[in-house]
Amino acid sequence: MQARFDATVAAEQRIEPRDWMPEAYRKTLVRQISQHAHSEIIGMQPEGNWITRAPSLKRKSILMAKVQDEAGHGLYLYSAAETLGVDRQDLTEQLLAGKAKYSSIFNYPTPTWADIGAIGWLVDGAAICNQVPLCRASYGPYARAMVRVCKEESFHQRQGFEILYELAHGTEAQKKMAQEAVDRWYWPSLMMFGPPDADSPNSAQSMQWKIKRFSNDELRQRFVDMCVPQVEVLGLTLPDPELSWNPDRGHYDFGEIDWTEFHQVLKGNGPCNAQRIAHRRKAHQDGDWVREAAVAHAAKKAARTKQAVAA
Ligand code: BYC
Repeated sequence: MQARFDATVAAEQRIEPRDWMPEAYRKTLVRQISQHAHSEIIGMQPEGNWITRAPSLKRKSILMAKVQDEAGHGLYLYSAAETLGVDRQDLTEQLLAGKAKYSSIFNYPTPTWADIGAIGWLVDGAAICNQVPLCRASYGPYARAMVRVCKEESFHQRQGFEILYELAHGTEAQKKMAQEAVDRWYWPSLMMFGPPDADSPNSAQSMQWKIKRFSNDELRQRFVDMCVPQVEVLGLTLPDPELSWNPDRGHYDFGEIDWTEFHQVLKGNGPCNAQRIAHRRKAHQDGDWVREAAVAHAAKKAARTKQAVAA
């Protein structure tokens, strides 16, 4: 069975839910897919915060659609995790108990409207860099979910870029607001790719299994290379004085990331960790009646079907 699994992965074919897979492969997928799902769900909060305050009806409806897409991504991903034999309720309970990880980026605040532009451009931009290769992940349900997620993320990234472009070409105050938001989100978005390769305990095995196709540092570099020409079009700057083109490497060199900050955020000490979990817990409690009603409705429907079959 192991040989068959290895051959399937080597031949770039997909592992499907009913196929035999090593226990560690299954566990890695549950870990990554559930963290990814939690990130989408918690990730609705920084932007959801601005739905009522978006500056026009058009901006409100666009933002509402984007946040709704994120809920959808969370749902596909929980479904993909369930194909591995875990229960979505257990995953949700782990998140509510503060035991599950989700992306560090969603523990930062969104004090101005420009932060919504910066999230779209930088956070969704980083998400695309990271997730496009996941469309070729060896596990079928995860790879297929990523195809649709990436299409939607591309749209999100462009709407963020457009918000920043408008602000950067507006009044002096608007341009300043856009620049400050980019300054706030740039470094945390580089941290989204995870620790440096030398400190990434899961990367080597995940790449061997073809879950991950590129290392954390490779994807981070690709993202920096993409941001530099785009920030020029915006008429803004990236907050890194060490950023410079390296003709020998064919890439931009960039400054040192503050990994202490990253580890603090992972430990729960970021600016908004406590607020994000408290908000999620309240939303879950507020939804109790919906879950109860759905169970009652399903039971009624099942009883009716049973009656009809008996008749
Ligand atoms: N934040 O060995 P490593 C979105 C953890 S949402 C927190 O490199 P791996 C969006 C890592 O889990 C999209 N934790 O791990 C939504 C591991 O801990 P455990 C979010 C992080 O898995 C709303 C430890 O550090 N994207 O787009 O090989 C609005 C060692 O790391 C982080 C995904 O979830 C982090 N940044 O690689 C807008 C992508 N980085 O589990 C947008 C899917 C690392 O051993 N995930 N850790 O305790 C992945 O691609 C990979 O899991 C990672 C990490 C590249 C993130």
